[in-house]
Amino acid sequence: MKTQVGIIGAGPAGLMLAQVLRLHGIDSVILEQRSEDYVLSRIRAGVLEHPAVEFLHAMGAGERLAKEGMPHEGIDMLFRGEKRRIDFPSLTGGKKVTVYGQQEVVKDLIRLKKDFDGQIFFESEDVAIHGAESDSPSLSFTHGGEKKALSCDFIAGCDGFHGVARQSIPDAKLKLFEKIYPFAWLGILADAAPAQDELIYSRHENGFALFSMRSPEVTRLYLQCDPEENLGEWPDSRVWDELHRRLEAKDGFRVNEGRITRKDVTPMRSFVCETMRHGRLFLAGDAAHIVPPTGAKGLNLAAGDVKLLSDALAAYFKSGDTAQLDGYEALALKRIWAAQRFSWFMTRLLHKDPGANAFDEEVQFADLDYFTGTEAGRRTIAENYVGLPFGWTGAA
Ligand code: FAS
Ligand code: PHB
Repeated sequence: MKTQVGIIGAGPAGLMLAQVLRLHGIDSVILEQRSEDYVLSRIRAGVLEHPAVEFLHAMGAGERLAKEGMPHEGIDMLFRGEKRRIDFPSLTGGKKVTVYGQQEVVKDLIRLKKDFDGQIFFESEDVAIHGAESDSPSLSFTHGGEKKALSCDFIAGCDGFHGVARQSIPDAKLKLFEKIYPFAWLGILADAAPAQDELIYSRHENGFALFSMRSPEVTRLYLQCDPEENLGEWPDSRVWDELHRRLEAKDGFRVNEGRITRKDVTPMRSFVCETMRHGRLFLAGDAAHIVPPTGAKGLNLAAGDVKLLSDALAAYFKSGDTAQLDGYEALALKRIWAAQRFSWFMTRLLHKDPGANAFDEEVQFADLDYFTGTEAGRRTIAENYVGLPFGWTGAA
């Protein structure tokens, strides 16, 4: 088999890249190790930044998003029983976010790829990269019990944190940064109508909680827990009790209970691989960076990478110009580190740190008071939450 861009991974990064390349008339083949059903069943992100929504519309993947996505013009920050609202449009020149489940984005993009050329191979096993540093890289894989080879001009490693792409880069070339947090999120999905129409980020004395949603019928909720938390010790009744406790507010807010359809624990880490290129192999999305979900940046960072990488590949295939490919890593890292900072900032602002003393805790609440109680503070949160522009080159 032969194509222009071999893409490893049918997550948001790989699927968005294939769709944008198609609009530039560039062929691509996606190799995904999991089944289509598995990929479609994965519950992950839920908040799309302003630039990501514009990007999905621009690539022709916005039809269902426009109908079913829920635009949100603000979030509530809750601490010591008091809610403080961050109004996005007034603080960002009219921008907002949209709540639309990652699996819906994935569903829309898989449909587009299958309808266009069907060049997406689920259950591709043993994907391996060959000749990334040569002018003719290739991918080998097993599909339907048959060994196959795909020669391509470029390889896009969109295979997430545990994928083969980053691992194929020699250790000596890898520049890695990591921070592991001493807490995790216990997340649930419940068949319950959201009790209000905007997200609530809560710092309760027992720890963090997040009220989010997926649709007018489905609520998504998270609780700070221990990374080693035993789900067996969290029967539904205990989950609801603790959510009511941590989301209790003086305005009488109370989450609606319903049948819990998902319950899982997500570890929290910050990770950056600054080596986003190895010859003709380019990394995008979680393959190169992981953020704690407190800033709702995971999926949106992948979109930012794909915008830059697709522009660079289009310039190359159009005129042979390699300038943008050569500049991809440095430019992508500008926005990645900005989102890393914001995700770390929101995580530090809203979680109970097991190592903190009484002084640290009071400073944290003073931080919460400043960043939600002053216009300067609210603007800082708003402009980062709605999303820094693609191609962000730094604050100065
Ligand atoms: P993905 O991990 O989504 O996709 C990579 C794909 O590559 C997968 O389909 C995988 O099966 C495939 N793959 C891996 N190895 C392969 C191989 N060897 N061969 C072929 N295919 C291979 N973000 C938020 O903002 N909010 C959240 O609540 C949130 N929750 C999350 C919960 C979890 C458990 C995780 C892991 C992430 C969460 N995120 C969240 C972040 C998430 O949204 C990611 O940022 C997003 O999925 C990144 O997309 P991709 O880079 O495409 O990687
Ligand atoms: C979600 O809806 O899953 C969600 C929303 C906001 C976050 C993280 C997760 O910060």
